[in-house]
Amino acid sequence: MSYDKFFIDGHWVAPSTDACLAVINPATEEVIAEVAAGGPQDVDLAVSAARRAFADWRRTSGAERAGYLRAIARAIEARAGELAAISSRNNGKPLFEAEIDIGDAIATYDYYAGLAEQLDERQNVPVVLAAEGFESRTRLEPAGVVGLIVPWNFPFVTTAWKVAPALAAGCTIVLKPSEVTPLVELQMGEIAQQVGLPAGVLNIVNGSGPDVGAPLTNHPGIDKVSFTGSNRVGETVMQSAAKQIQSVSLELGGKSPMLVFEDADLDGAVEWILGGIFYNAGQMCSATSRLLVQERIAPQLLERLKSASEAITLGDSFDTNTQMGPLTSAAQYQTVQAYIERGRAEGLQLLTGGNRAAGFDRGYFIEPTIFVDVPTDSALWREEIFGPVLCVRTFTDEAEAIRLANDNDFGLAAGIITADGQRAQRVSEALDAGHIWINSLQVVFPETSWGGFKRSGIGRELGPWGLSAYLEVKHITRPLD
Ligand code: TXE
Repeated sequence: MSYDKFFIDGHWVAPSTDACLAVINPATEEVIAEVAAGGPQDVDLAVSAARRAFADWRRTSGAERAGYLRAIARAIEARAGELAAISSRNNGKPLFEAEIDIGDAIATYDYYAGLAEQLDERQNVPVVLAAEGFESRTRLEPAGVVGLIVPWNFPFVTTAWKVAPALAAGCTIVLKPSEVTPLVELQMGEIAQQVGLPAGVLNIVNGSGPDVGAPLTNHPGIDKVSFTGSNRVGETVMQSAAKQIQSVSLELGGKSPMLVFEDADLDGAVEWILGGIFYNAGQMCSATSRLLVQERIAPQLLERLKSASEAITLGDSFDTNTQMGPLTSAAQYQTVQAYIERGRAEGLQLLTGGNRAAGFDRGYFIEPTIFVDVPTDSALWREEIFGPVLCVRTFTDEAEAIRLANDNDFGLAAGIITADGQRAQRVSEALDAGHIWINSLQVVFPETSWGGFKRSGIGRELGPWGLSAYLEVKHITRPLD
């Protein structure tokens, strides 16, 4: 495996230019690797390889593709410790979080192996239109050559959520990792070689959004784009897809609410609230960054949240005491700092945090931060911050809680904490969100969907929906004999 090459057509290939990307450890700000940065020519090469490979790969059976997917899962499993370490060092997340990511990726490849096998049984299923005298057979065919663009917060997981269903469907792939965290995805090239994945089925080109991402989404040889990242870039991805009437899946931002009712188990509430905003240093599209607390319990809950947040140990990923790492990049650190400054300038009340974490000379560390009584027109209440910053408001009754929760442009996720099962069901049906957790941390399973309402994106990843995103439906209709 080579950081100065791209994985194209089954080989490690020298890039078209000698441009490089410095990859940083966000806990130390040290350069940990130099990675080749590509351009449109590299994208061309990768798309051509994927197009050639598609001719045979599309004709493989689901069972054959399942064999490769399971082999990928086993190869990741065999290197799980090493992959988690690479991911932690590059992303800054504590090692235990990176281990969860690797486990999630393994489960995803295994799950889509099962769905690939089922695809064989789902082919050519007849729909008999007896009254009309016709029979129509349904075929599910791969969407073609797909461009997959992933961000830096959960790089190996997001890659698995796209690569696994795309391979299961019979698509061939050009993957663009984030320029911030390319190291762990590059390992997928080595894994592809190791499991004997046919040349050109998976291609990986590193580089910036403008130099590699944009040429990929604009490439006429790409049939579908799946993108996870910011709304700003999501819009441009959709614009280029519009020009070519190309299928596009978008997993974008969020500003998800957590609703805590007065009958809540407060110990559980503290754990689930903190998990929803400080896991991965808050760099989660699904972060429950707007906390809505029923008035009567607000004083006790806030007191507990303050002391629990102040007890969170920040540190290097490899320190076993570390509960929260740094922000992943200097740019994200600055973005989060700017939001905190804006909160101060708006006169918002800080319950805790709001500063660079003490005791760190280097690294992008920010204290777990909580603002209370945040007005609904504040930028901090409305916009995605993507960092360890929680905004709190109170509500009086269920109707107000639902109204406040839904009063946002995004609709990715939500959390509900209550001892009343009927209320939990009622409220979850009323919320505009793609995934809702009741009295729980944000557990994610390959079987359940991922994606959002409103501006959180288009389409769903995971589950059978994740596979459908890479399939075209064809009907073959003829008169009954
Ligand atoms: O994302 P970008 P950034 C949100 C979060 C964060 C903000 C900015 O709010 O603060 O986005 O993060 C590629 N054509 N999310 O700037 O730029 C880029 O190279 C094609 C939420 O890092 O969207 C990278 O691979 N691709 C999100 C990917 O897009 C382009 C996760 C994401 O980068 C491109 C990350 C272009 N013109 C950030 N420009 C989530 N939904 O989880 C960039 N890219």
